[in-house]
Amino acid sequence: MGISDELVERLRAAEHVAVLTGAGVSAESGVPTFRDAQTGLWANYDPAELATPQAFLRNPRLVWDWYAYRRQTVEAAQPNEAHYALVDLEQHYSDFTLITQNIDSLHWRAGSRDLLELHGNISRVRCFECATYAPGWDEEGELPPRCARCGGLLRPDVVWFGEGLPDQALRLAYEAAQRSQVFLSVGTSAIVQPAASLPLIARRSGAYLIEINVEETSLSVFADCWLQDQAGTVLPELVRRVIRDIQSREEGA
Ligand code: BV8
Ligand code: ZN
Repeated sequence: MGISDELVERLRAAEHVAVLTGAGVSAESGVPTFRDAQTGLWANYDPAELATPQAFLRNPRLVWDWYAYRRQTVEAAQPNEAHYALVDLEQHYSDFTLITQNIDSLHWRAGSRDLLELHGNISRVRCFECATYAPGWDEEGELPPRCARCGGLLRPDVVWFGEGLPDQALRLAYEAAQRSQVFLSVGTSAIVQPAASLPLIARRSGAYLIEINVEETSLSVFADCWLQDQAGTVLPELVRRVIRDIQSREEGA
């Protein structure tokens, strides 16, 4: 697995830690990653094509149905060991920021609270016209449902390609990356901007950069350490080495 003593020491000594997660963290919960081949009736669609305002305006029903299908998958999924290990890390550090590109609520359901959702959340729905949030909607009537306030079409509260990210979440993410002493990039192909710039900003600001991914990415060459294994395997081991070992030593002292 390649968790070096230096890596453990860096994490033990750190006070400011930030983590960026991508779809790879939810893969072990059975949620297909963005680059996994789409299956079933979605096999012929390219996610990057569907996740755009143009696609929604061109075919609102198709895009609405795609998110309804993904919402069902996400709601049926459970957080995995990677999500829970990140909760342990959050509770261990006084300054810990979890920045996620994922829209699936699994970090929140696992117990993460110092959480920044850069790309929104599939469980929330808002009006395409007036941006009013819809607390609920009728899946049996006209789809996409319409806004109670202005009659506009409702859409998932996610960031589509070509749309800006939520200002505050992005600002806080930049700040967390800049002050981090250790930055972990976990389960992301590090392609989508501006999220993919966060690990590099951290590195440039002096952070020790750890990448956890089953495959090499464009970030790997910049990482101080690339742990080529599943997030659900590596993160619990990191918690054991960084937190549990200290606790057992203190208890034994
Ligand atoms: C913006 C929500 C400007 C929706 C998402 C050229 C043309 C057009 C646009 C651009 C361009 N160049 C740059 C851009 C900008 C564009 C962009 O970055 N494009 C890319 C494709 C080059 N970015 C944008 O459009 C952003 N907005 O720039 O707006 C602007 C600014 C101000 C005002 C107005 C406008 C918006 C980007 C957000 C898009 N929305 N999601 C939805 O989900 O439906 S992004 C989407 O892709 C996903 O949410 C996810 O975040 C991302 C995919 O990334 P990953 O999470 O990394 O997932 P992926 O499948 O790629 O990789 C998974 C990784 O996990 C793999 O590496 C795999 O090996 C690994 N893995 C798998 N299993 C495991 C594992 N690792 C560990 N353990 C495992 N078990
Ligand atoms: Zn409206």
